Amino acid sequence: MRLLFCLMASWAICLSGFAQDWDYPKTHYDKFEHRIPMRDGVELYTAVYIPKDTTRDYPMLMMRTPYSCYPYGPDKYPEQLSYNKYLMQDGYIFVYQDVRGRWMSEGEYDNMRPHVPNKTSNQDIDESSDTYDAVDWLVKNIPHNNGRVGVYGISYPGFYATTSAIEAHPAVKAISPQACIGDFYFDDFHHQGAYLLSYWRVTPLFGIQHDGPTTKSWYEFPDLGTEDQYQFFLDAGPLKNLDQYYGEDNFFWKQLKEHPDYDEFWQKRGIIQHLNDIKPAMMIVGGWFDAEDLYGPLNTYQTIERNNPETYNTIVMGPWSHGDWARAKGRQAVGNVYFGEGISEFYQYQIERRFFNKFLKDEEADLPEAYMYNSGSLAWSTFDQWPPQNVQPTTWYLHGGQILSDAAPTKDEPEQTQFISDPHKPVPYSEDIKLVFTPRKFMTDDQRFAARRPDVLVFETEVLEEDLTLAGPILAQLQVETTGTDADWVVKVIDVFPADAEDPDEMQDHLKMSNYHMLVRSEVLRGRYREDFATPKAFKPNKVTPVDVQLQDVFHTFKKGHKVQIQVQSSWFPYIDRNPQTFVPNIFEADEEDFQAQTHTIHHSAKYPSSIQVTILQEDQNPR
Ligand code: PG9
Repeated sequence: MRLLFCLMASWAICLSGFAQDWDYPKTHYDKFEHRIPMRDGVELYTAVYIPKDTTRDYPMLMMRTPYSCYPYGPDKYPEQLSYNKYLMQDGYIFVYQDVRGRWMSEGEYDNMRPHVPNKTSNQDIDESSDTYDAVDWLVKNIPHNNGRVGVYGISYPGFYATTSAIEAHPAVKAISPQACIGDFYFDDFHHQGAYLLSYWRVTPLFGIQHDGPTTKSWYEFPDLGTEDQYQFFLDAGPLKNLDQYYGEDNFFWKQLKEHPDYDEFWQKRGIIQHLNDIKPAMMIVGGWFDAEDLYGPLNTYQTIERNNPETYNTIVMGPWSHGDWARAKGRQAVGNVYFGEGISEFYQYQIERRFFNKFLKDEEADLPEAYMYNSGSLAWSTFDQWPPQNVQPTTWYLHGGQILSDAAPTKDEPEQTQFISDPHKPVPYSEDIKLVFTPRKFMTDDQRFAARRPDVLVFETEVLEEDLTLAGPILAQLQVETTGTDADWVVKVIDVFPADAEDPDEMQDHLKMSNYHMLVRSEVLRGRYREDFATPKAFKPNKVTPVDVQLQDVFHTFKKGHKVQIQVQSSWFPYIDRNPQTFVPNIFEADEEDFQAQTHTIHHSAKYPSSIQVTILQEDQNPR
């Protein structure tokens, strides 16, 4: 493996002229370990790496993490001080901190610790106050710091980076929340009311309190006894049968089960609501094919933009899965789909390095408001706002005969399409039979396996006669009906490739790019929450009911010769848990007999049209 890394690193040299020397941290930095006291007295473990060249002062780059500051010990160094090796080359003081309640830090852990907006005592603590206290100590105690601090992080560390922007310490000048969790009801563990069963196995990672500072992991993952997660979870039956794997000490599993609705427990943990009075410069980063945290970066950026018009706030979205931009692997692909060469290296060197150097070292950098990679034309574009203004809002209608078109349904065509949704034979979310830590690859997977199932409805355009670029959010407005009293609605946007499309190196053996049905965007809405995520409501059987499914932004050119396809289905297993399709107070407590096959209907008539609202880019601003 090391040889492979060295080969890739040597490839990166041509990009950056910087040899990857695995001993670079130890030969160029001194390490110091501190226990920084917070305002309530809790001490947080903090590792500090200072350049040996002390002829100048340096900004500090800080990452706060629940995943450990490994390796611990004054003479133990990681192979890289940042995934962005160019930052090491430029010279920074790197700071890593175990957040409260994790690893070598004291205190009690709380997932997405609620922000305390009006603090009145030193006991009113949150991640913003912990960051403030840590920064205040660092700027006063770390030698050769230039008084400026950057904060960044990917995923959960991205959430902690976002919290550092709220009530920020004045020394914090630049923050980059990346794949940042915005809200656990729309990122990671839930999507719009549906529980992500595919996350069940990692619950212990965040569900067990440690007994005190430790360098050893204190949680264990359940052994499912199989790699076939579809079969495992189907055989397990109702969610409550999974209780046997977790003890009473797994507080997070208990919280997940007790709070199926978007109640105060989840609402107060969402950080998006607190994004006001932001002073540091912000650069939000995300991946168009990030299965874990896509809601977070897009909504963090757009909320800061809306609430803080004077703040320097920018966004970068690339053809990446979760955190891909941290892996300078040369060839960028997600699953079977190839996106281009050196995209992560370009981001690290030309975008991230220049962002931090601009605000922490006063280096000139003219970075755009939005640096967006088109996942269809395989090229970067820049925009002066996101979503872009130069778009044409367009309605595509679902029609009988598997047709998708911009013509509204007329009275003399089929008015509805029905399918039987059986929770005992749910639609797989992926063809792959493998146990995953968290879902990742499926975001660009071929959807032909689903298109050929009777319980997946397909609607597609004619072959496109010219390129068509979607830029911005997508909204599915369905008119549905069910014989049951609850249902999930999954909508998928798919790029259908032509028959002569060529296979990339990454193509799985059993697939071909010819007629590949590339998943571009997908989302679920748990129907009980169609009116209010906090208040579940049963469907009236056999009553036409409007259901809106919001899908996250895309920037994708459907090329001439391709087709746009929409798929609609009512299970997505085991990415999400099964809906019993019988309305029960809490699906985590549903019984086997609640799980009933039901007949669902999608209406596409003149009276009850179902449609997809998109925004078509009129011309591409500043292709790079
Ligand atoms: N947001 C990612 C995650 C959170 C919780 C469980 C599993 C994954 C992450 O921090 O990587």
